Amino acid sequence: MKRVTTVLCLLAIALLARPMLADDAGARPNIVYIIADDMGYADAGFNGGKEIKTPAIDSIAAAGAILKQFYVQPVCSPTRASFMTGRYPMRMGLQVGVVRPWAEYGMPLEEQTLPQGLKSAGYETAIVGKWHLGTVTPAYLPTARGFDHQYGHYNGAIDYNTHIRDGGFDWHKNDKVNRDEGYSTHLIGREAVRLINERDKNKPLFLYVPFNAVHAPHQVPDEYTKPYDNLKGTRKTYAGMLAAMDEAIGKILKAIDDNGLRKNTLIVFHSDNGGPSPGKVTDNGSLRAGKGTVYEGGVRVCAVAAWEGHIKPGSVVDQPMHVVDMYPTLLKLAGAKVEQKLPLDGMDVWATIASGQTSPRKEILHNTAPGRGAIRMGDWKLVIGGNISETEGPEPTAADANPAAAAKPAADAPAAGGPRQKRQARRADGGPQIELFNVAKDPSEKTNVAEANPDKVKELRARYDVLAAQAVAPKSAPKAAGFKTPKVWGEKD
Ligand SMILES: [Ca+2]
Repeated sequence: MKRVTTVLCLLAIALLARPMLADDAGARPNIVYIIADDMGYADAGFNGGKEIKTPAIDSIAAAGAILKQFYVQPVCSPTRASFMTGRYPMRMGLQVGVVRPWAEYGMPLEEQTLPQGLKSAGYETAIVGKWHLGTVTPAYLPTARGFDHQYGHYNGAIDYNTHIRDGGFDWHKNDKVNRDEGYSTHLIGREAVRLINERDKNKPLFLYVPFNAVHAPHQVPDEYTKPYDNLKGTRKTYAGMLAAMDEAIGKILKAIDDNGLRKNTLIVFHSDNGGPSPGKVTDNGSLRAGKGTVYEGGVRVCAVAAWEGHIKPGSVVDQPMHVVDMYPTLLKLAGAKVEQKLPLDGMDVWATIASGQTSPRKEILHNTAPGRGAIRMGDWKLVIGGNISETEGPEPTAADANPAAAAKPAADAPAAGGPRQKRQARRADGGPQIELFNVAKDPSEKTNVAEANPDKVKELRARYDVLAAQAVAPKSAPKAAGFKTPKVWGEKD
């Protein structure tokens, strides 16, 4: 009798202790989170783009929701820091520019990260693509920030083929140098597919896929530009790069389907900032300006989310949300702890994404940096010193990434990809220009209504000043004198 009881007890314990399979998870989805780099708002077919074919990302839109008012930061690193932490970059000193290869800082180590939170809730976590949040010591690298797996590069603007940035080699697996050869978009797609196929089936998967595409330098195998002979120069190359990224995303979606994971996988796709050189290289539609600015063309990006049975197919969510919101939203979906020591800026926007409910987000701090920034409250947006680009200096070109390759004659010489907004907004007295827009009535920000609405300006300015006072000093700094590029980024020579 005693033995039978023991066996029954052991059986009961075994059943209770059985690992929670992803299929059982129900409300604990796999999360496949794809970010494009520097893609134009209207270059997505689902946002009305006609010139470039994006069937894979359009299929995510068809299977889920187009997020019409999805906001990010004006450049790469701040958006990624917001996503990783649920906190505005001004709280981390990351509000100016990007984390440069030589930077002696990164995303501060006291920050709690999304993959750490998901991992503690039982997720397998992976990053495949661009990190861009610092390499100054190994403690800043992805596997030290909550990722079980890492594959890809640390810096922005790597050469797609040689994987070199500024003379240093920048391709890694699990934060060790990796010599896989090939076009980076292909490698990123291939590794993402492998991780889906070979995932730990006892755990839900968080797969973060930040492509370096379609950022400069503009490089793509010729086969991808062939359908775009009607386009000229860098625009044509960009079209091919986008087509290659869309193809890789198609392979990731196929892997999700092949593994029967559609019903328990949330898929998100968006750009990390607006398109640079809008009207020349990228297309931000009717939105004003582009990358590096706090105008809509810089911070409002193409975005979609799909999860079978949870997000209505073919829906359009025209409600404001910010990438900072994805941190608590995803942690809650994963059943992870959201409470933490450092205060969150993000809000749970799941009900808005899933069923179009009114967004809980009533204000967005687009940015605050010395002398410039922007805030949206309701339909109103205040821009301070807006025409000054947040990028420091020109965007890197192929020559920066790999001088030898750039010296070869190219059929399509890459132009500087950066927006380099004209620095024309200074008032005669040197103070920053103040602009007020009603972005509901005037999403193209054509008419500055600041003078006609002094009370609105005062109201938004007061709130902006409260938030700006919470900022820590920007960490951005010029390259240190005597800095020597390591052979491999993230390693000491
Ligand atoms: Ca970017």
